[in-house]
Amino acid sequence: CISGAATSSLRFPDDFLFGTASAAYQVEGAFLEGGKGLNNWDVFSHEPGKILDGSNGDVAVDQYHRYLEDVDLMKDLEVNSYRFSISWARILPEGRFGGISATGINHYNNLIDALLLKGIQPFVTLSHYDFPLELEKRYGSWLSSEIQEDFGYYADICFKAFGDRVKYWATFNEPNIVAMHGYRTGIYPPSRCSRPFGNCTNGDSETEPFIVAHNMILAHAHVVHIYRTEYQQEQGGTIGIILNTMWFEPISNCAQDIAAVERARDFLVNWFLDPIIYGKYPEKMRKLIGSKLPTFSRNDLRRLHKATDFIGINHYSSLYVKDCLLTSCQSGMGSSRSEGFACQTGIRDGVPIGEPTAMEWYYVYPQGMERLLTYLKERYDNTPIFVAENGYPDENSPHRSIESYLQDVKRVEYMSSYLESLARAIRNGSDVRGYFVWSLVDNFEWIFGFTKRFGLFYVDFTTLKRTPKLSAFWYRDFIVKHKAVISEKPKHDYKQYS
Ligand code: GBH
Repeated sequence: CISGAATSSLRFPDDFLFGTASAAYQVEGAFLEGGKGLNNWDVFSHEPGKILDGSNGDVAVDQYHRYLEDVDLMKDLEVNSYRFSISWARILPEGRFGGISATGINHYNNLIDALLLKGIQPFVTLSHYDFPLELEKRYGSWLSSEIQEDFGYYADICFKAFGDRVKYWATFNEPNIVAMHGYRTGIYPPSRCSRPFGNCTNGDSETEPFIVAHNMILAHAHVVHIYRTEYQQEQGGTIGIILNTMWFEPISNCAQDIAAVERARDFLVNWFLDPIIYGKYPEKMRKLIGSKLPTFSRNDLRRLHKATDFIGINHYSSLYVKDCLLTSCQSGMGSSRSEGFACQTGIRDGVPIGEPTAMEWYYVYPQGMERLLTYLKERYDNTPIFVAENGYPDENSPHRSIESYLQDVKRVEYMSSYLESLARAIRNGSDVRGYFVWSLVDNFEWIFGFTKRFGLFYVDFTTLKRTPKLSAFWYRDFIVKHKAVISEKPKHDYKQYS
């Protein structure tokens, strides 16, 4: 009864990674165990009113204790890789202002070894939204250039401890979202913003996101430099950055709307990738916001030439874009939002761009995957790409039966259509090296708490028992059909991109 495309004819490269993705704060729990320091999300989620259902990640889905069980689930899925993130405060409870936690290092050693024992490659994100609270207290975290050193110190410890076995590293998950929601809309920690962009007055929504992004770009380049000069040759791995993406379509054929699409792309993804790959911010951003955009020193520029081995994209959805350079449009969480002086909406003349889902900005628009991959191939000289997240949310409602979550036909259709679109991009020359489903198990969905379910495995949030959904069986069959043969080291020579 599984619908979807006749996928057996799709082709993926031999060493293609098929995996699932997760993030420390969303799955680990054990927030006070093993000497872990508090991080920004630990504190934020405990503030009243921040998380939709009043929940937090204190326990999450307890992967800290249940990692062996979860690795077994992955084995059943036949995935050959697992994308997870390291909790910075588990390794360095107080950043570089305190000691290294041996218990923290030990935990990830155990997880990595358990994965490798089952033939699953670890794909590790160094910071998936979280960092030790101490860095916020000391110097305001991402607002200060001091954090670049801190991040380098932390990354170096990880390369040293885990780099003999970890061949895939990502510095950040979605730094563009951290900048936007931490410092513009204020809905993520550290909840800084100014009106009319958000509901607070403690920050400056017009300048801080750009300072934060600047520090994250330089922190990324710093860590890539460390890896390339001190570890890459010996360890033979690859390092990149993962960005949140949307595909944008103009709402009409008029020139203003088409120009607005370009701005929307600049202000979401090119904002980070242009500096990291070409050493400069997009021309149009500079024109529109001028001196609010920081500049790179000559020293920075040396670091910023091809400062990534791969581009990671989290891709779920597409939106229409309408010009609003001259007209104003509603910002925030309403039915349309404005970023990059471009109004973004999922609906045109009452008709959604694709089937809506349980998440407000997530529409099913599989052709967006191929278009985005083609766009990135052309703009960034065919830099290798990993689709680091793609997945489908269900609304967690007390009125639904477990059975209705397990029969997740919509998720199967979603994954099937997006994978088909991805395969078409590969056929047309996109250098895509892997695909990760968000997520292995239902988990803590940030400000939405436990109200959304993205897992291939259903989790009973009381007993934390995992049960495979239809999509888990479907993904296993898909992988078996398109089986990748994983070699010890990546087959491709990543050094050609350094
Ligand atoms: C990714 O974020 C994350 O990397 C991952 O941790 C998360 O679980 C996954 O996607 C599923 O959502 O835009 O006003 O509705 C995706 C980017 C940006 C999506 C913030 C939700 C919430 C605020 N997220 N957005 S709003």
